[in-house]
Amino acid sequence: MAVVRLSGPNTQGIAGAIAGRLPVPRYAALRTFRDADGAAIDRGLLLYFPAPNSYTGDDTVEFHCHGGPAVVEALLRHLVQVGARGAEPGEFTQRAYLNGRLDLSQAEAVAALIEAETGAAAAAALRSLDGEFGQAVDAVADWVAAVRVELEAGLDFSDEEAVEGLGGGELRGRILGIVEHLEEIHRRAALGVQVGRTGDLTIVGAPNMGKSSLMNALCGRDAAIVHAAAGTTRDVVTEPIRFGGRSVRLVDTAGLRSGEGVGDVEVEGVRRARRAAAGALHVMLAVEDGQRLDEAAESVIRKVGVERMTLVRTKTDLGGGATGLRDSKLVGLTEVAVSAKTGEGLEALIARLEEVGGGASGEDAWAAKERHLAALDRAKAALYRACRAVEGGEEMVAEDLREAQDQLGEITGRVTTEELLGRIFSSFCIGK
Ligand SMILES: Nc1nc2c(ncn2[C@@H]2O[C@H](COP(=O)(O)OP(=O)(O)O)[C@@H](O)[C@H]2O)c(=O)[nH]1
Ligand SMILES: [Mg+2]
Repeated sequence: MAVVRLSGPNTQGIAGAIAGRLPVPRYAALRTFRDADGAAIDRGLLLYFPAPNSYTGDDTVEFHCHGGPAVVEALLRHLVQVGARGAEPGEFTQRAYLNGRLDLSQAEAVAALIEAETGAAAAAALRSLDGEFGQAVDAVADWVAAVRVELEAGLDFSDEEAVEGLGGGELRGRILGIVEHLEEIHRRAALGVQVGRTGDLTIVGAPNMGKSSLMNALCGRDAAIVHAAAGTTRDVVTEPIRFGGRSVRLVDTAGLRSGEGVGDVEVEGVRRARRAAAGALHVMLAVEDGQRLDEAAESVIRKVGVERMTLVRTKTDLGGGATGLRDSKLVGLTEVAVSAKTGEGLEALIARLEEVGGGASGEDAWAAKERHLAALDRAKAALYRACRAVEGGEEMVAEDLREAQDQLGEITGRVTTEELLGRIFSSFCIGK
């Protein structure tokens, strides 16, 4: 079956033209859907959700029709003929937000729920969709506002003795109390960002280090060509796998090398390998056991950073013996030794990848985006500035508090710009 949803001020008229009389609100009725000539398009269920008790807050109708493309297209075409238009990505949810049905953090949780790959990510999205995240943020914003109001009242009436201003110590204490709440919100939102993350596990390294063999051992099939000749893998080879309960991609790349005898195609392959490493969720740097890291490997480590990387010592069955890390720049790089040939060490590598790529379990996480974390950070910074400004006078404190309040307002949509809304809703799928 397919569900075609129609929403907006003229929903009744348009739906009536196609399906006749509208059913009792929220009860399904069997109807024949007809085109302009009265010819039947399909027979299906019709549901009517009058404003304001619908997802968008406007009148909404659902046509439950047969799912074949010919039926759905005919229905859509006819809807447009009688006055509807195709929805923009995320437009239903955007309307819900504009009609006050959802705050902005809830609207974004809808997208997070659709994209959720794991149970933990879905649970975090549901908690945000229930409004927990937005309400916590709004509560903090309200406390900030309350302090501001008292301060400003103090400013306005400063000549009248009746109004007692807040003492400096008390004021600072209250602001720091608010910061504490913000930090807890930040912790749960950051966990949500982590839980929702998905991406590539990318293997890079010099030619002939056994990268493609490692890829095949990890995905359990001959996805990439393995050969003794250097430069065999030239393009990026990807293989979708389920990992730690989520969909990720294993990515094999061309060996990093340059100079004599390296043709244009291989140079392009190396460029793609570097790009794949830069965008990866986690990078495995393959180095044959017993060999030192070359300049190309070190430059990848510098670029990617040790937190996002595992050094994989390959071909341990050849008995090269690990040289260890002599380079002080590499402190903090996790190392795992494997043999794609014998399977030795693969389990340890998989455990490591689950740890870094499988995501946190996220017990009390709130689905959130990087933009939320950034706004929380800016709000916190403004509150600390306000604390420091207490000595300098109330006017400056009030200014910093206003800034904190605005930053929090951007999370739930109390403070928004057209540009921000456009950015958020354009990333939705069409029809949601
Ligand atoms: N003994 C042994 N040889 C390996 C192992 N992994 C790869 N090789 C060999 O090393 C050569 C290069 O392997 P390949 O996976 O194509 O390396 P890549 O160029 O880094 O992709 C091939 O001849 C492989 O058979 C391993 O774990 N043990
Ligand atoms: Mg290869």
